[in-house]
Amino acid sequence: MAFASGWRRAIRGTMEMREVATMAEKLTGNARKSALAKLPSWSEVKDRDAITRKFTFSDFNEAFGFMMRAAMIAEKLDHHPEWFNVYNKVEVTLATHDAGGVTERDVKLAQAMDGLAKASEAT
Ligand code: H2B
Repeated sequence: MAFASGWRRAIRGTMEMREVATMAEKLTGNARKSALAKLPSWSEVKDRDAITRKFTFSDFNEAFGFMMRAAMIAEKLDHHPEWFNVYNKVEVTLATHDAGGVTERDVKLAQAMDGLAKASEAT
């Protein structure tokens, strides 16, 4: 039960952050630097303004459960990931297509995914 409440809390927390839907300016300079500092598990994509993280779960069920929960958050935020799943691994790339780069929306979705992953004991 403690397990389920972890990701439920993560989803609820993100629902309360819907105001980020208005923050779609490409992050540059110090704003970008401090935003990325909040995401130590993410790295910058080479040759493209985007961020990426690879998640490893215990099995496919955990990986797909994460994707389902992340998809519900993404839909609420109207901000969608690029992702690729093989068995227990999920590779995520985040960028704001409308802005042509990383924005606060990507940061919020990345943080939500980090929260879900933690609740699922992903690495
Ligand atoms: N997701 C991402 N990652 N970037 C966008 O620019 C984007 C999106 N735009 N989801 C949204 C949907 C837009 O196409 C709709 C019409 O709001």
